[in-house]
Amino acid sequence: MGVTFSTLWSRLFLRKETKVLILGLDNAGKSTILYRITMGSVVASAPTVGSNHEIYDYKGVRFGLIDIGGQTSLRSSWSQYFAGTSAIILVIDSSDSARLPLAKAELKRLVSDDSLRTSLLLVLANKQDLPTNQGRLTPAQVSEALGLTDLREREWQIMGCSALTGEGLFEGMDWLVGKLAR
Ligand SMILES: Nc1nc2c(ncn2[C@@H]2O[C@H](COP(=O)(O)OP(=O)(O)O)[C@@H](O)[C@H]2O)c(=O)[nH]1
Ligand SMILES: [Mg+2]
Repeated sequence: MGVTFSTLWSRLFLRKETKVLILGLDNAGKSTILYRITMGSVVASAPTVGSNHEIYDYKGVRFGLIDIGGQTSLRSSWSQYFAGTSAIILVIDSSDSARLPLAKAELKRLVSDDSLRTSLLLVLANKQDLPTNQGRLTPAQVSEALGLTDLREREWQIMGCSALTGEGLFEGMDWLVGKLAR
């Protein structure tokens, strides 16, 4: 048996890191999501000031997941990370409806940035484990508040998830893998 084309393809593909930025307001759950996804499968870790970088192999894709601090003082420096970004994971705290307009403004800034023009957008409506009677919004409500359906010429997806239970995270990763394979 020789090396099949798909094996060869995945070997070639694995060498290159697919850059994914994990963005969102502070307290959205970015770091919890990063470590929930990569825990037990971390190939390398390179913490740098203001961001966490993990390499994570998943379904034939070598993801370079970069979680950037979301505090106001750091958000202005996000753009230094933009070049070569294949996908953005925008993490939303679904229980923080008061700051959804701020998250929407940040999203607008991201999608209008020229260096992110071709980046996929995965919105994670996080903290779905919280009860709705504590003000937790559904993914559909988060989508509505962010105006996602108004996005033009952008491949996007929204997924409800919980970084605490892990629910929904790999469905999101699967969507990315499917889109990246095209
Ligand atoms: N209930 C709940 N809490 C979460 C979830 N994800 C993160 N948190 C909590 O939200 C807070 C902020 O999480 P963190 O990952 O530090 O947010 P970051 O600032 O975006 O990196 C922490 O107290 C987490 O335990 C979730 O899915 N459900
Ligand atoms: Mg963090």
